[in-house]
Amino acid sequence: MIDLKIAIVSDTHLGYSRFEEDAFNQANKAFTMAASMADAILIPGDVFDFRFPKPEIIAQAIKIMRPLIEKDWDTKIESFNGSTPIYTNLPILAIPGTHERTAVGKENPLNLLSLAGIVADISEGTVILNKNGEKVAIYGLGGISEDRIKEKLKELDPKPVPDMFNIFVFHQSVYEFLPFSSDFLKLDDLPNGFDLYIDGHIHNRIESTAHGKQFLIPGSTVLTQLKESEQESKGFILYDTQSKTYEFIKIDSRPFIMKTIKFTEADSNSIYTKCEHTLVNLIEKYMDNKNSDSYLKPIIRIVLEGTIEIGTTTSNLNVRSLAIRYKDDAIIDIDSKLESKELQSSINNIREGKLDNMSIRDAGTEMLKEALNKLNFDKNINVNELFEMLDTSISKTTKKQEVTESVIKLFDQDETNIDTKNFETEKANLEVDSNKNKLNIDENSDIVNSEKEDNNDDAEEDKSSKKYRGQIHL
Ligand SMILES: [Mn+2]
Repeated sequence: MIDLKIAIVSDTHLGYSRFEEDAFNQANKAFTMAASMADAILIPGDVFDFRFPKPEIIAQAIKIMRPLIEKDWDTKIESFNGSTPIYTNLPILAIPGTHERTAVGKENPLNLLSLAGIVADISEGTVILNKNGEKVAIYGLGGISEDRIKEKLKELDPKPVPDMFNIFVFHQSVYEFLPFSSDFLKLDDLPNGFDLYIDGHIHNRIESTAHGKQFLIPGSTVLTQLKESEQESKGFILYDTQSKTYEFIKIDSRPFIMKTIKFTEADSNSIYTKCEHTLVNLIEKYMDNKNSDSYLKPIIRIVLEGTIEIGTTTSNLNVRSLAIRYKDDAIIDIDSKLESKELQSSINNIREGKLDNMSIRDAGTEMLKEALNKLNFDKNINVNELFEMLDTSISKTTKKQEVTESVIKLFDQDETNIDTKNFETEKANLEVDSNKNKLNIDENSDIVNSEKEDNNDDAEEDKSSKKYRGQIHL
């Protein structure tokens, strides 16, 4: 009988800096615990948050992983048949994720760890682990552009090894959990015949089945998206190949609480008061723990929904000052989705075609201009060009209503969300809206950063992966 326990630690996103040193600390906790409990460690992608991490971040990865290679592992890699060699026989296996992906022929940061013999990059091949004569086979496929994945699977045609426990590990969106593009793999598209399917990429924990076998996603070890589903504890999966069962091992991670408050024609005072009240209550819940060693200042996200009274504009709300006022007690993110009645009625006019003498385009441009003025937006911005840009991004599915809704979205942003460097993110927002997606957009999506970091000669496939990454920080 095979008795080999595998720890699956995914999406550590080293270098993701929004919440202090969480990415580093939580990855460190996960790997330390994993090494003490498992016979092998499997990393389904996104060790790093960037494809070109700074040396400091690469150093973080080495600091975390060096103790792993110093452990005396019973399990060894017996063979690997991928196209690139591996440089260790220790059972610390990884595939690159979408955040690490570079053009063909270029090194990615996971390659560096692999070249240094710290992990074995098991992309596009089968690795065989041997623990005292008992064997497990794992086929690895690193994250690639979503529009190429089905073709890639056809080309590689991964096959299980007879008479072994077989794992297929990959790093992609899966349509059943992210129903946003027909490019995404469906569970049925996965290669048949494996005993266990493991995916990275999606940051919350998922347990399902593919071809009647277990399909597991451990989720990330660090919070990156501030989505409702990320309120659960972070951690990793410890899988037992003998009993074919697993447990989720929690790590100490920063608490995240998300709360939605609904308003109807509210004034700015009552919005502020209600918001502060909610915030103080949530903070108090975490105060008891403040003197313990494991205390971590919580992340609190408050979403404001509904309408504000006539005469108040969304830019007049000062709720954001709360984030500064209570910064010692929590990391606060206030997301206002409040709409003004006035705006709604003008939108309704457009919807009902009441603006007879104006084209939708002109009306939209006018509204955009007005909104930007209110926000004291940089006067040098060419509003027509901006509108054009936003319009083009949804032109594939152009319908009057969608154009209108895009403008509402933009209107609805407050000054901290609209600035010149966020236009790319706005565009991504609109793309999602036009697809009628329900997913929240990560406002701190790395799309802007990665544009900056990109080399011009990056492969096309990188560009298309960004299309999806702009929607969600995976
Ligand atoms: Mn990820």
